[in-house]
Amino acid sequence: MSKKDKDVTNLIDPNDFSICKSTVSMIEKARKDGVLLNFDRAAGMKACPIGADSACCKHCFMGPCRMNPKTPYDRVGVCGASVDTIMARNFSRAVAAGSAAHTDHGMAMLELFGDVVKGRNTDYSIKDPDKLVDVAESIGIEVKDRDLGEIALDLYYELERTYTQVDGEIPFMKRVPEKTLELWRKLDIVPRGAMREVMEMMHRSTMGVDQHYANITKQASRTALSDGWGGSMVSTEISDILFGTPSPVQVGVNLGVIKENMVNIIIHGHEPNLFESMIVSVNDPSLVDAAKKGGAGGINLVGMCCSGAEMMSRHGIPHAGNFSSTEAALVTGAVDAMGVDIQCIKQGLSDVAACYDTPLITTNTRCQLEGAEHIQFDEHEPLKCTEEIVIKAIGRFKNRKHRIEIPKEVNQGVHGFSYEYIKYMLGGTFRGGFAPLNDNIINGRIRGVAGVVGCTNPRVKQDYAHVELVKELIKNDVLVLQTGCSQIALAKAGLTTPEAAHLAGHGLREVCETVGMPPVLGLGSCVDNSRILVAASEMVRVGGLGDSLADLPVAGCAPEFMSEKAIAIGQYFVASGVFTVFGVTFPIIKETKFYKHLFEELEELGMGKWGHSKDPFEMARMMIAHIDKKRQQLGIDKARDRVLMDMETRRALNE
Ligand code: BF8
Ligand code: SF4
Repeated sequence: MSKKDKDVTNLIDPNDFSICKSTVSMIEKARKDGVLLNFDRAAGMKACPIGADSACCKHCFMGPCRMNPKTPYDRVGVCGASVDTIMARNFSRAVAAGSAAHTDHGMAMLELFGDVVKGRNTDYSIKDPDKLVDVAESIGIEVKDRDLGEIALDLYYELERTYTQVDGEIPFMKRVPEKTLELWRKLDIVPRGAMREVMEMMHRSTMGVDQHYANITKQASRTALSDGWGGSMVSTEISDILFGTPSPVQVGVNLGVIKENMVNIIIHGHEPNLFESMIVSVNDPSLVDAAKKGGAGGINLVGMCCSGAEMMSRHGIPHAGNFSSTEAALVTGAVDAMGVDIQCIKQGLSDVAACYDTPLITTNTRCQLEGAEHIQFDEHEPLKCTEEIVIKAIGRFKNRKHRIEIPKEVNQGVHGFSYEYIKYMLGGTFRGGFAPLNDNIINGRIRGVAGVVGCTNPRVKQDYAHVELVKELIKNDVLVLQTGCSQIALAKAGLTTPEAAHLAGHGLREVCETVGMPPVLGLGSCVDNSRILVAASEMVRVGGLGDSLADLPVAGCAPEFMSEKAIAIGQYFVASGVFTVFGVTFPIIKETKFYKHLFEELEELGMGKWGHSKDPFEMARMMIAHIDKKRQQLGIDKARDRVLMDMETRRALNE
């Protein structure tokens, strides 16, 4: 850390960086150890104000061109590009990058599935044949009286179209409610294939091509839909088929899951295949034996970020924390190896790992870090890489030389609410389905449904907006569905337990207590946002809540986002018909045509729209107002009033 950084960062109380006590204590320890973390780096580097408003363009070398965010229309770029064109191109490129990340991840999963069904890979197998049949059936593949292998092969080739198809509609368009799909056809935004959409988005946003902000946004919607209903959905469905569909499991979350007397291995990233073989390796008797011979009680495998969230939901693997805490975990001094694959791997991990002599191992050809060791993970020999990571971790354990300080916090909660399980949970084995959810929305016990998702960002107090927003929503009878780092924030705050129902409004509390579920349902990683799309489509199909996704009393939010992937997710929710609020900052200048387009006009076209606020209470107010507007349009606002009166009466009677 440079002297200047020390001067800047020592002024800031770590409690201002995070509400996560364990992370705060690691920031304090890091400072004592002379180690710089992401929080201090953010404090030491003010965000560029022109970039923050997306008012600069560097798409060609006549520029870079900078607009003045205060007087956005008094200047144009050298090529004549207006501020609306510049902002729309920057925004759409974020959508393209985020969509590319999710779809490339999904494609890797599909590739593995292809190898398994073609018999080229015997290290993995189909763990959930029921899900295989359901997914195949949902996109029109004949399943009756057919061999599972044949269905799987058909499914592989059909889903491959999600990526490679150049014309036509991607397969999961068959799951979209008819009226929503009709709108997309009318607007010409039905995705053809993810590769084509991302390619066209990059083409159209290059210098001298698409220079109308509304037309650029149209392709941004199409690209984002190829992610949500394409790449991400393939990733979720194929991962379930290969590794098992999650169902509720009790798991410990927070830095306290790291154990002093164990060989601790953290896996952090996004693709479940690395983590799956890691589970095999840490259970290998000879490796466990080697760990014990080295003086350890055993091997402790822990997840972080999204692949951690996926493994927590699927297998009950403990989770150490979200994005902002990945460096902090290393500061414990007790992490004996960290294996990473792709996405959200901060380069800063490399320096922090070096300070504590923790082997940081990259495993995916797409993601290497200066200062980290690369051990390529090969699906055809998966254990070769993961066993090597375990051996390195045991070696580090035996030679531990840094002071160890592990925060005590571990928060037990229930996770793993897949779409399939929610369906079963609400209706039971015989009448599983979404009808009880719709009924409870119509009668007003549940006011609406919110998806609260996404990252943490060291530019805002870690977890604060997630936790306050969700508390406010459930207090107002809004059922909350969660994924990614947001889910981890709420787990740490203790809201993913059935007991948290007492924090909910009377109606939601009653439903939660009847079913025995938390008011906050964790669905998994960021690609698992596709589970929310499938659930919303089912709500439309079941009936009583309108004909299109835009009719539903639902809203979405990423209160502490930081990634381009979040922008892609936001845009596919908006294009699907959902009002979506983002916190932190929004890369746009207010009172411009492009702003009006995203924040108003998309809704007038029949889609959802964007919202922005830094304040979680304001976010909640905006989302609840939207849910109430939808209830009114559906004519079910009266039902809610009546139920509330009934509840009051009942309470009065009980007193
Ligand atoms: O895909 S929530 S910080 S870990 S981007 Fe990253 Fe954001 Fe976390 Fe996963 Ni999603
Ligand atoms: Fe400037 Fe236009 Fe080039 Fe952008 S594309 S850098 S606005 S000249």
